[in-house]
Amino acid sequence: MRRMARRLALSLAGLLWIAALIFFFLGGRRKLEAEESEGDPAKEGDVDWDDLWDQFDERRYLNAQKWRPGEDPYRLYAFNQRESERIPSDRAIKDTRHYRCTELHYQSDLPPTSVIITFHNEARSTLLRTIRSVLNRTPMHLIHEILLVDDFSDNLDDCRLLSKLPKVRCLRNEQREAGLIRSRVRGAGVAQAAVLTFLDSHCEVNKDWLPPLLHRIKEDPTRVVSPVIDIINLDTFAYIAASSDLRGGFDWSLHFKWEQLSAEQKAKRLDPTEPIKTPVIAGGLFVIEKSWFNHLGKYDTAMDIWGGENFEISFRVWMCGGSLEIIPCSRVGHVFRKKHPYVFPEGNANTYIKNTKRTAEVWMDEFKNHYYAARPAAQGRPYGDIQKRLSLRRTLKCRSFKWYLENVYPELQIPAESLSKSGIIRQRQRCIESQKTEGPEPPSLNLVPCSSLKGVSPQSQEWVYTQVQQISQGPLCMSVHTLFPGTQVVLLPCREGDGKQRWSKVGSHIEHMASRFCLDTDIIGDTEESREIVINPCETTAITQRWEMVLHDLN
Ligand SMILES: [Mn+2]
Repeated sequence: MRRMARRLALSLAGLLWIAALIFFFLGGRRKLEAEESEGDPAKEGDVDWDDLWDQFDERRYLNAQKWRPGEDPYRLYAFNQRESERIPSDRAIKDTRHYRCTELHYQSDLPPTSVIITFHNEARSTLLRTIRSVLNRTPMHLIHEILLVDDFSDNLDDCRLLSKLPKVRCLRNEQREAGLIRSRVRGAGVAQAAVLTFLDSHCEVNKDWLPPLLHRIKEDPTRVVSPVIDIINLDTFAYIAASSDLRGGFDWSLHFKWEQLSAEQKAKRLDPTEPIKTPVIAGGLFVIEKSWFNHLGKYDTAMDIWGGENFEISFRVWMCGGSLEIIPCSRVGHVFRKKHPYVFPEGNANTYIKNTKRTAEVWMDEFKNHYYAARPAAQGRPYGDIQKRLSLRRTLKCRSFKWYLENVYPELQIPAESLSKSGIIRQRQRCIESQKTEGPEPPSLNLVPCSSLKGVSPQSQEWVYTQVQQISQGPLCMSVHTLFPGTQVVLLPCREGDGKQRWSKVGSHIEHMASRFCLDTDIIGDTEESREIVINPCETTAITQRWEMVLHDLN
């Protein structure tokens, strides 16, 4: 009996000892963490974390702007607002990294970062989840601050109330002119840490997302790095792993697309944790050293709102001495939407054209012609003054776009056919002109005396000869309804691949591809003043079939 009691006493003592050890260990760690966050210039100082959470009344914040039964849950944000509100702000998500990532260790003395989140009328639930995921899944000493830049949202409490959260600061633009690009520049200007982390306002960062990014920047500050962007489903808010064998690419119209790594590139990748060099970044989420961001010229702040800025910064980083990488061991989820929930002051498409046109004019050298050929609507569009950006490029002694294509993105096919050109189409002293008609009819075509003011032809006599052999003016192309001799040539909406719209210059003739007839003119009524444009069987001797196309490269 006594022996039993002694054994019991001994094991109890042992248990107590272990408990004491655990208590001491945990307590010590907590102290350490507290020390780490001390001396933090961000506002909270040594205020306890939990107290800060307590100061923020989450339910009240969310309830004030809630979806109401009967409303379309997609109306405001183009994603399912009701579902987003049903999901807790600190929900657990699947760790989507390759298992080998979990075995990697990073130095503890990585540089802390300022997280910059810009938004305009973001749903409170998604914005809050973005911030909470950062606070919950990042070692606190690596977050210097979270800067929210509210681009003039309707409700100023969206941002203001969030500054009660730990590390969070709120900046608000006093009018809606800034857009994402200028808001980010504003945030970067205020940021106090040496590294900037740009995040979108409807994200959820995943486990250990930040150290792998900071690690690459610490090794080489000219790197600009982004995580693999996982997908948060816009209907269900399910968190779905994205492929980590993707990189950013584009076509000549400067349309961004995710591209599979080629078989060759995949074969070279023995280690799935290795960074992936990418020709362009998607633009929403990336990390860059602040002095490098400033040195490279931040952003082109003459661009409007959103769109195309990711090409500009991508070309600039590569051509001016840096590099772009996707880090497979860093994962951040993002709600991908099918459309934009808000209106652009100049219209969505116009803004995109202006921004990409500025990019093409500053960075793409002679290759900009391929951009214009692929995006004819950009021709003749105003795009503002680019002198400052051109001189930035000179000062930084950046490489050519040819270098970029050869070294960074050799996979991009350069169109083989001749480039689009524009100019007048002349028969002796007369030019083909489009003339507006009454009503909804498309303009008619006539041969009239060429007119030019100081060497500049009027728009109505200016034609584009495209890579696919169309003769176009804006969205309209020279075409015919039937293939009979004497058929009038008319302007119809351009349709790629329509043989009735293809023309080829053969000697002094302009041959119509579908009919093998030649472009010709015919007298209207009995006046010689103006002639209509027709097709007729080709005749070498007919003066009315002799044409000169006075074309120059597009800009
Ligand atoms: Mn987004």
